[in-house]
Amino acid sequence: MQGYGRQMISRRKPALHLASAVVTSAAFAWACGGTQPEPAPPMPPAAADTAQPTAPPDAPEAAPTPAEADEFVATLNKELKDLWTERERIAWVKSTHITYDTQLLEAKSAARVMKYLGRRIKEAQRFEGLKLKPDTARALHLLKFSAGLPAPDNAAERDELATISSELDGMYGKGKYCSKKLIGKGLKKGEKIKGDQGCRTLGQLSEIIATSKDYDLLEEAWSGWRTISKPMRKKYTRFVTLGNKGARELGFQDMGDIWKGRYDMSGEEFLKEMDRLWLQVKPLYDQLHCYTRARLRKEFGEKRIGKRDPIPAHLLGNMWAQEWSKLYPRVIPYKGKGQPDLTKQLKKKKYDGVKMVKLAERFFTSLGMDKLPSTFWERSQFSKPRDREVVCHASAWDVGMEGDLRIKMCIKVDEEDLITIHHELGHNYYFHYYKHQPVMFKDGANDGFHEGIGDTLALAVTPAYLKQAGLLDKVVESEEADINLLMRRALDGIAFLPFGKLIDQWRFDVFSGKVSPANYNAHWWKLRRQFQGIAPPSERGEEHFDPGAKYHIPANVPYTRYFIARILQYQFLRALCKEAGHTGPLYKCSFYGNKKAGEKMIAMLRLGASKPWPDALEAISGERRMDASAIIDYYKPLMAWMKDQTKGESCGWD
Ligand code: X8Z
Ligand code: ZN
Repeated sequence: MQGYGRQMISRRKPALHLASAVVTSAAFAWACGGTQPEPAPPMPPAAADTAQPTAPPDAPEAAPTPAEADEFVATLNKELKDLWTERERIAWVKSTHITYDTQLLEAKSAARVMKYLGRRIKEAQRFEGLKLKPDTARALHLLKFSAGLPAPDNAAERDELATISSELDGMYGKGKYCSKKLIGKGLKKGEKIKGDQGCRTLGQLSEIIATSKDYDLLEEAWSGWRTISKPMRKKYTRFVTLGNKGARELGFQDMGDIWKGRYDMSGEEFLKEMDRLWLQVKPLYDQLHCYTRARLRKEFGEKRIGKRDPIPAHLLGNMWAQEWSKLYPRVIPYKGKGQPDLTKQLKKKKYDGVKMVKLAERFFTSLGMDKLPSTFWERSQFSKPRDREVVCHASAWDVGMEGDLRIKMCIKVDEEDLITIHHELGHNYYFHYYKHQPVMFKDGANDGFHEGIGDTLALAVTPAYLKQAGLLDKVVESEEADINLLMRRALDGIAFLPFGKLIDQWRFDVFSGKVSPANYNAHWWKLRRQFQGIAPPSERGEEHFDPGAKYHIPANVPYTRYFIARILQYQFLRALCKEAGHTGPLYKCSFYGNKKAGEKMIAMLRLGASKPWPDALEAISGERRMDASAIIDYYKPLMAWMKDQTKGESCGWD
């Protein structure tokens, strides 16, 4: 897996999806039209195995023409489709059956794609500065930033990078922790393991983190999972060295430079935009942090959580403290006043994974969208196979880019996974609606858009909708129930924001060399403390590699996309609710069944990456700027309530 795209969080565009940096004037002109860029520098000499000689060595090279650029893009679209399709197929097999051989095959196909992309990116440099057709210019702009994992020209180094990449992903997928202390722990009610040795998967350790109140057991599960990433450190260090070498050969400063450049603005502008959005939402986070810490302090005592302390990272109900909704029953504002528990309802109504996916599909089709193809139901992985290692981290796929849509999940019957299913189907529907686009435009307007589609629908999974869907028998109408609902949502939607931002901040610092391997872990915890106000339960020295215990680091999936999505989804919701004629608070709106809202969304999806993202945003919302005012508005009643609740607290951390 890689970046996202094809396999939305997935695969394909990983490589193609990550992106990059110092946007030159030429790149910017490609994306946005406007001023003519400076003439491009001459193309660097190609390596022996990639050169495409077009003229004898001494003859002056013929000047490139716009027609050649058109042809170049047409060939690129065709060749990339073949290469990506092959890689996706192999990646699918590897992710649903991790073995020595499938890892090897994946590494080989990834190396082929990297080699091809590197060559094409360099070749395309000769068209910089030419006045091109807008679509050609856009395709070349996207190509320039398409190498999420750029490989060095040197074949041995390229193969090494591809191998490390596949290994890291596999190490995460196969990760397990064994400890006597875990015997009999982390299992579902009534579940027993014959001859239990205390070996636990991520899913089982996460179950402990989500449900246990035993401080020491929580710490065991938390630090236990982080043993899987210790051996990644050396490989990751090499991965950074080789990826950066590849980036420099393409004319970038480092890999982060490529990732930052995919947002139709310069890398510096992108960072400023992210800071602007973060500062808009930070007061929401600070308030939630303050409220949650006060509640946890009551539970665990002031010795464990002092008044101005960061919150211990293992107490927030999630392995990475990225979403806190598992704490909901313990921090609920009004006990007994909320809607019935959705997880219980799903179980009571005998839902299984497939039935949950059907329910989510029905939301999409209610908007006038097409049904998922029959192959989706035949080829997806919905549950964890018992007999082999798989990558359980949820993903959506578009193998072949012609409608072979799939998801790969290890679905649990609970509310969390129902949301994740909506998330994944959002990717699938994006794939579906931009299917008519040329290959280079088969992508989200930016990666945050791709991540935000299903999440927008998940926000519209309101109690009223759930009643309509037969999952709730009644909807509780009261102010207390509303505050409870907003708290439930904030524990995911607001808690996530600093996490969504800091992951790539860490990577940008690592890629740029600002942080050396000797300080990988220290820097990670510095950012976790600074942004999230959390701290590890015990000393985490440089013998550890805690970033590697989060999927997207070994899988090399950029993460700022989720931060963007978590803000955009409320902006999308506001726009679709307006279209659906909703009046009243935003958090009460469901646009389920509204074809006009569906048309707006489809209009945006159909654009794919063919236009700069402000055009896509305009298509759905009439706005051209990412804006956090919708999320702020959504949570207004909760913020007022929490402010009141935390009077007398010394909010913030030292
Ligand atoms: O990775 C994902 C999706 C696949 S794109 C399941 N998410 C991030 C995560 O799990 O860390 C969705 C929310 C954030
Ligand atoms: Zn996703």
